[in-house]
Amino acid sequence: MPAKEVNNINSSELYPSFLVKEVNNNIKYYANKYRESPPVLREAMKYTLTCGGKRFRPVLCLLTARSLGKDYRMVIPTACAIEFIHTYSLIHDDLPSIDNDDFRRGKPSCHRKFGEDIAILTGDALLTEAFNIVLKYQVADDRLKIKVLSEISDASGASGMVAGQVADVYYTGKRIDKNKLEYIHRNKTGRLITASVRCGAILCKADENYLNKFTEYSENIGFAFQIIDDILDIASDKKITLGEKDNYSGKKRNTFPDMWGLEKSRKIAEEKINNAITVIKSIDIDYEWLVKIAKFLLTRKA
Ligand code: GRG
Repeated sequence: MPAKEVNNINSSELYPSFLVKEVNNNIKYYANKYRESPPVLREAMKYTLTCGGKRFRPVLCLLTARSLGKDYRMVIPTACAIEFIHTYSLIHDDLPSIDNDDFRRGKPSCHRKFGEDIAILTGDALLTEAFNIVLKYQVADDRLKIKVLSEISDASGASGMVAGQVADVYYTGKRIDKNKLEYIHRNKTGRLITASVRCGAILCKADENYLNKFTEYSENIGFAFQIIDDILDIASDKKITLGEKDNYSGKKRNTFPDMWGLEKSRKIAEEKINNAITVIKSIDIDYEWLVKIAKFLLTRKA
């Protein structure tokens, strides 16, 4: 049964638009830095970095710092670096050999606009430059910077996001059990969301107990994020219906609604959000926005 916390959600202002603006301005600033790069690469990086998106991961990083009573601006470079990695993952995910998506955020996907070769290389550049942004612009002790770089590389590498994506590709069209499905999504989607929160906390020198609570919070919202994403895919004009083939690969992708049905999937997402809210309220921080953004996931339409 859904707990009280997620009933009767008022969806107005559950998402911090003031931080989205901040992230957008800073992403634009970094996107304009590649004056020495070949013009087509510069253009493709700028196009993909600035063509919309919720900025969910960097906003979470900023909110975590804010919840600890710090000036959220101190974590902006790391927050933007994580958005660079997210953007690379979307470019590569859209490629003909993976999801073959012509559109991303309502605009032609990177390979549709610039060609497949440039799209691959744009993703490569964004991934690499993410680390450069932390190295060059994040103000913190070397020890903390190394911790942040380690969080981001673990979350996005061969035991994180790429692992989840490989498992997703490998098992597309095959029947899998609950554990495999959870493995895919914990890594493909969850790890970078968790890294966003943890990096915010690490840069603010949160102690181990707080870091564990932030981790639990973010793992729960990461899980809910993916379930809701699957539910939205079914409702969207991608026209992926339960039990049918996905439009793009011609094979059936594994989703939570396929495994549990729509209603149960939604209930599980609600439970995860409730868990996240309970855990984040158990520490002595200014948790208001972290609670709101968790609730936002249940109301989001894109
Ligand atoms: C290609 C290495 C590699 C990884 C790809 C992130 C990912 C892994 C694939 C994206 C495909 C996808 C739709 C995954 C579901 C969850 C997800 C990450 C959705 C998109 O993220 P949002 O909703 O997008 O935060 P915006 O546009 O708001 O930034």
